[in-house]
Amino acid sequence: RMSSISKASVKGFLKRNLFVLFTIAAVALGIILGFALRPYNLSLREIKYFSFPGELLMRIYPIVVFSISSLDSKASGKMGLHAVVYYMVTTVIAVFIGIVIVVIIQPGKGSRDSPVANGGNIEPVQATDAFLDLIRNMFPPNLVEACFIQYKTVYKKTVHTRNVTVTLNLTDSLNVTDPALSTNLSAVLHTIQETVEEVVPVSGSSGGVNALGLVVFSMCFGLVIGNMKQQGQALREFFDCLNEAIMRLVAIIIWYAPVGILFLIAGKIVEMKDLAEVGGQLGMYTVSVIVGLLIHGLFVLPMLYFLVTRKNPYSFIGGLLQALITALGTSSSSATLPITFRCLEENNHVDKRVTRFVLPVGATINMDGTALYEAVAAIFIAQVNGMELNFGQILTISITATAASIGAAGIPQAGLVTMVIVLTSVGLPTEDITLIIAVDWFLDRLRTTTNVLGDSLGAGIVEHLSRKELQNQDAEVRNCVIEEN
Ligand code: DAS
Repeated sequence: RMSSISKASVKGFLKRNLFVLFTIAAVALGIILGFALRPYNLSLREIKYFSFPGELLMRIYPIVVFSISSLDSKASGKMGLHAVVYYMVTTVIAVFIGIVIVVIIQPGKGSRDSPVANGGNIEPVQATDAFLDLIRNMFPPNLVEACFIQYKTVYKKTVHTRNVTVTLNLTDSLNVTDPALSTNLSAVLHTIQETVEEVVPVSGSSGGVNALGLVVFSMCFGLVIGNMKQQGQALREFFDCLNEAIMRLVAIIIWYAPVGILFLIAGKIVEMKDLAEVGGQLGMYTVSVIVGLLIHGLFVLPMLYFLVTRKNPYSFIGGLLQALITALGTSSSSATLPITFRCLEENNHVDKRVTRFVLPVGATINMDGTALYEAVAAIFIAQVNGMELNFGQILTISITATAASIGAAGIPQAGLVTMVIVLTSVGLPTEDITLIIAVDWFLDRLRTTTNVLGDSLGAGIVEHLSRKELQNQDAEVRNCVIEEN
């Protein structure tokens, strides 16, 4: 019997470490392969074909989102409350750290390094409309829409010319970087000598999974069926079963992760511009974001974990290694989600009822790294423009950076898109996003890693705070079994 136990534990140990080892090997191989291919000057098309196995990895995440529909009524309320308080507190701390660092380092001081693309006549999305989109996305009219539709405001401009009225669709601010488009548009407007009547916000769909809507829907639905007592039994069992099936699927799929990571990293290395060229203000900006993320991820969050649970945060982080490397490789909290589940449940033994409840929500709304980055970036852009920010404006940046991090999807560079909310709220030019695009792919990886770390430590903290409810529930289940017998 002894030998069978030790055999099993050795096998388990090997399996766990083999997986981490695979992931580390994938990163190393990716880097080697990337640098080996760089001298060949591959075209963008060739690089895209080459990194296709990586692209596949990014496509497997949406299946996990549904797992939160199976909640247990009593524990879920408390757990939800703990999770939301944790999310808010840590995000606000992250923003605060970002602001302090960027104010101390002042990376944007001095005259501006690089010219900015001309924004032309294109209308950037206003903060109010971006906020409304955030709320719209939280409340999709139905589940099918949540799966496929994400709202995004564009503007329509009514223009009167001699005897015709033209309505133009104005694209959102990210297209501003396309100088050809903006020059053409202004040329057209100029020749027809327009009189602008009105600019109207129109909320349209931008396609893509609306993870925020799915999460809100699943939570509400889960809470309702959790409270339905006997009547809801069939539904609860159905979702538990579905959940289990999805998790089994995920357990198979994640073996593909190292392959995907290898190609994602190699592809990025082949594609990237010479990093040595990034100097001056942009270099200091990069340093500011990195310092902020390191302080938050390696000091503040672990401290918080220790204060609440009295357990060693760094051994907990050790168990997360594979998820953190995957976040670094994929730049996506959502694509990392299956691995985060595995690390927390198998390595750190966090209760499944907790992980399945808080992780999908966390990956969608809790993004400390993104919030920190948005605050640093906005203040950096203000510094570059020689704009002195007063206390009220800094407060506005903190609030909007928090909202922007909630609104950002867990996909690569989503934070760059929601930056618009932060910039417009204090009147900064949205075209200046082009200033930071060159280093964003790199910072995205680091902030995603911080996001995943925040979600995971949060699961540990929520489990600790909800232990009473979880124990009560276990006792209830035991009683039920006894009664049935
Ligand atoms: N890359 C994102 C994430 O998955 C968010 C961001 O772009 O900031 O966490």
